[in-house]
Amino acid sequence: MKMPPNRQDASSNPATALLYSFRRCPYAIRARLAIKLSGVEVRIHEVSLRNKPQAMLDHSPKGTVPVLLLPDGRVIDQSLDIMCWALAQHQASQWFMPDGALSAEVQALIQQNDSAFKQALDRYKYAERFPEYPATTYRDRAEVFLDLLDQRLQQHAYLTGECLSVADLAIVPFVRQCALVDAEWFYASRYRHLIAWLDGLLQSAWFISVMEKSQVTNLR
Ligand SMILES: N[C@@H](CCC(=O)N[C@@H](CS)C(=O)NCC(=O)O)C(=O)O
Repeated sequence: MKMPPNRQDASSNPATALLYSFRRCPYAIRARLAIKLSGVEVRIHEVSLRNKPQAMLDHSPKGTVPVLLLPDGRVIDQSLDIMCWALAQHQASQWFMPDGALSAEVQALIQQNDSAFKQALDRYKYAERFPEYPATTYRDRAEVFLDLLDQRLQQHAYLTGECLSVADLAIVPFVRQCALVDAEWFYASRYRHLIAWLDGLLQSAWFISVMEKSQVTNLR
């Protein structure tokens, strides 16, 4: 896997930034991935979504994770903004964000992930809550995006080229979630390039590391 060198691991230094996170949340996973790859020091606190810490709500009343609290008091409470903050501090940030920021192409891809695909994925995953249609109808809708990703991956190793970029990091947690709804179906599907991409990323040391339970500290 073609990657720039990592600078350092996150530590428990209290002067560092604090990330309110939820282990399985795909938005929080993408933030933790960017933090991990950037090498920036961040303490990570696992929260219960049913009982969010008041300190987190004081900083970000909208009540979603991830929320990043910087040592200077600034609060970043959108996962993509946290990714950009983290990756911008990497010595090879150009590598992850080819145009220095989110390029229009990357933005469009992530936007599609976060809107139509995410909506179809939620309905596919929780089909019993959306009895209007069977789960397969919602999966069909999700497949529009899976197909698009697979086509891209037929052309290069990662979503926007031969190098891992912010697009891969932002989207992989959602594809993982989709694959887990019915792994048998997913791994038997025609999306061979997407399957290889997903497996490669899931097996990487940094992905495994951000999913480790020991990495997170329970606040309560
Ligand atoms: N637009 C937000 C969405 C974050 C989000 O929806 N996170 C979910 C967890 S996956 C959440 O915190 N939901 C609040 C809740 O379940 O109470 C972002 O990108 O950070």
